Amino acid sequence: MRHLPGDTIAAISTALGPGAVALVRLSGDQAIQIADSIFQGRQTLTDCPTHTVHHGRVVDVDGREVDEVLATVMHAPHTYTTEHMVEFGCHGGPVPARRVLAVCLQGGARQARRGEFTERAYLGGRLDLVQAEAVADIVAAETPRGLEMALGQLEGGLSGLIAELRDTLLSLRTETEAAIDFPEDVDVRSARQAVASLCQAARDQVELLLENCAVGAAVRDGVSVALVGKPNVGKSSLMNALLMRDRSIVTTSPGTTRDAIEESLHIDGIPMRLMDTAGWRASEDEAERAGVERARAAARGATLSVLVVDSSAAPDDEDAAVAAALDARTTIVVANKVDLGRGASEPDLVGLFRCEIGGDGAAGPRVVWVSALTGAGLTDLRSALAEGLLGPVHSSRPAVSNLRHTEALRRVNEHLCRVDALLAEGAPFELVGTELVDAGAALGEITGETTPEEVLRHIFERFCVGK
Ligand SMILES: Nc1nc2c(ncn2[C@@H]2O[C@H](COP(=O)(O)OP(=O)(O)OP(=O)(O)O)[C@@H](O)[C@H]2O)c(=O)[nH]1
Ligand SMILES: [Mg+2]
Repeated sequence: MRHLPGDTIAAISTALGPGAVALVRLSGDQAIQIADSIFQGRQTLTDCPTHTVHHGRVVDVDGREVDEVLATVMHAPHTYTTEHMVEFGCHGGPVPARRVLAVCLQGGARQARRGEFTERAYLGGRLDLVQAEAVADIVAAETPRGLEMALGQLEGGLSGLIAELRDTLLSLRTETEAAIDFPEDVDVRSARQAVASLCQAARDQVELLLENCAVGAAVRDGVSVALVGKPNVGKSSLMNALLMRDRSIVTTSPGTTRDAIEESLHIDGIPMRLMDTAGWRASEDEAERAGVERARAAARGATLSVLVVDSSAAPDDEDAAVAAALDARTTIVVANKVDLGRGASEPDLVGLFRCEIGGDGAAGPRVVWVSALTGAGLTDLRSALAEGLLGPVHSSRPAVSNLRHTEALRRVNEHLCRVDALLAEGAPFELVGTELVDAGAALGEITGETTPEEVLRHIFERFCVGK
């Protein structure tokens, strides 16, 4: 177990506002004594067995009643923080909880910083850093899918995979160090082969971990989708159809939408910011020109662009001009107005991107046929959006959702690539060893073994007070 800070902390752990109950938490060596000094019940809390609940009153220094409470006594180490804890369940609403907290502080506790309870759980060795971060993600989860992912990380699924990778890295180091320390006992060629195959195994493990990182990041942080196209093709109608409410103004005349309009929605558990934008065309009107500029910026900044076209007519130069500004790999073409009959074919629409296809082998964009007016094809569009954002999902494996983890894994991978290169060059084992030490350190940053103090601070600052 690591060093635990000595002082006892207190905070309100429930959201402030009207509610049935509010919770004030105490954690630390003196938690139970401090609680006793402000609690009046049938027995002193110090004499109560662990994990028991007691009815009583919290009183201030003058013996005046502050609130009627239920006190839960929990002894170290089987608590959230691994320290002694007392939780006062007081009446809901901000006033009782604030007053109970105030007397806890008068009694000798210190106001907890953001995430300090979870930080203590981490310092006490009950959670590793991946799990502690999962706690913050659980609290912040926007969709059931995000919650499921964070719960999986809290249960240790991700930590387990990382532990496997760490074992492989350890075997790699053992193998390499044997070759360095006992060169006379080692056949260099077979040692190189052994290191090379372990290195490949480690790279496969990293690849598996990174496979789902785009999914993880999308589910955790959300993505942005821009609806773009020439005027009057039905971008605003599509926005309203996806939101299932009348958000954007729709009229029969081109150039209706001027400013970019942003709304949030969830598709397949992915939090999405959907943007309706002005129709792209050359215009004398200053406001319209500014709108088109914003639409271009939205398309550049979006995770995915949706090029909306009127499929009742063949695509024209105006459609082509919009397509030319988009990246086929992150674009979905929506052939709208199918209720009016087809005037465009799939090759026509994919052909809007023809200059990009071929040369670098990039596939054409996906085309989805819809009618914003009748709702036909909208289900296909929703799945196309989810797939376009996530790619193939390997949902059985825990997802790496956190950018910090993704970056650390990429660095592990870089060091392993260099190990490969060094082995191929026949470089001395000492150099291989150095890369492996660095790979191990990069991996340790994820679980907290080698994470610098300020990174830890930053991580726990993401939490709310009382967690
Ligand atoms: N028949 C038919 N009409 C549609 C469909 N979608 C949109 N419209 C009509 O097309 C016209 C333009 O629709 P908007 O949604 O305002 O088009 P927009 O692309 O946002 O236009 P701007 O904001 O001017 O760029 C309106 O009259 C809509 O009712 C559709 O699927 N079928
Ligand atoms: Mg519009």
